[in-house]
Amino acid sequence: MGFCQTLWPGDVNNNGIVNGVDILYIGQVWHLEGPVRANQNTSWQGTNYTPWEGAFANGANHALADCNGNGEVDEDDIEQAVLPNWGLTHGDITDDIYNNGVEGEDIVMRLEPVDELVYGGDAVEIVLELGTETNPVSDFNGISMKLNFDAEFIADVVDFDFVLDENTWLDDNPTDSLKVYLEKNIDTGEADLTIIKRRNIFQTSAGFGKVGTFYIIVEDIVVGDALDTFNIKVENVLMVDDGFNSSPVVTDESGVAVAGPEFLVSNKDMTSDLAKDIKISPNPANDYLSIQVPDYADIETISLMNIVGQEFQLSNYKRGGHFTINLEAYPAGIYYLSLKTPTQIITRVVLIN
Ligand SMILES: [Ca+2]
Ligand SMILES: [Ca+2]
Repeated sequence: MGFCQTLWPGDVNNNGIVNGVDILYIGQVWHLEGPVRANQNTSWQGTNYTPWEGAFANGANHALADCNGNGEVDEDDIEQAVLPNWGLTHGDITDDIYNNGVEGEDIVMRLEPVDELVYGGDAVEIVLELGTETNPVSDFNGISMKLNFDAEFIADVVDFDFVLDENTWLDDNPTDSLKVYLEKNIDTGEADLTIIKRRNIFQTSAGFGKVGTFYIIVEDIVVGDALDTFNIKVENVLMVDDGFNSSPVVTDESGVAVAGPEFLVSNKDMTSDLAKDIKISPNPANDYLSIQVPDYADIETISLMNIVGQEFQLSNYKRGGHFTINLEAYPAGIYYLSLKTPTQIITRVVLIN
């Protein structure tokens, strides 16, 4: 046997391209030590190396995880080689193997917007969830996903971030035990989110629910009462345990309505107590919409408006309490449900399928 591999700093799995999957590989051998490399240059060129004892399942030597060649695998290898060489290629690329699941069978991922309507200049907040109570994640060591988003809404890379939930089930002390990397291309609307555990300190984790939140500041690009939708979608996902065995995960996508500065300007207060106490479900809705209004509310009218401004007055509501709107007569689309009180108009975005 002979070692014919050349090390390209950052391409840990040696498939010809540097991306989030290489970070997942580094997570597998976190704090592993081996021979120091003679050439510790991390610039993008092939270099010889002294092989380490072990190898990844795909045959790539563990030495490739020591991207900076100092004899230990840690975050410096990511920061000094993977991130600077991100997206660079050598030779023929072997596509990374992701493992997208099938709805109804596999572990689900959810992108849940906190608000369905934001104004230009505000932050879109989208919560990332993994697994459910009935189908939880059993042994998490790392995840990498490729996202697509509407790039024209975003002015700068700093306007797109991901923050781990302080109480995420991924670990009870996430800031110590987890590393998050979000690489974004604001020109092409692509991003890679990778989360790894530091394996030598913490073992795999199991659970379900909230992982963290995407914060995306959308530009004030629209004028007047214009309205648009910011879309974000997970294209590919790879979730692995500490043996790099992957579990299929059902991907998800999400959309948030973005309104211009004069759009429903009187309703900008969507955070009042009353706005929070009004419950609308299901959303998206199919045949009916259920509205729960608190008893203290003094609602004068309720109306549905579509995005071209056509208004439908609803007369069958009661003051306070619960009532149901039959939606069969409404074409599919985005609607604004407005509840008018003597002092405010509360508007909620409703999607009718
Ligand atoms: Ca690679
Ligand atoms: Ca190193």
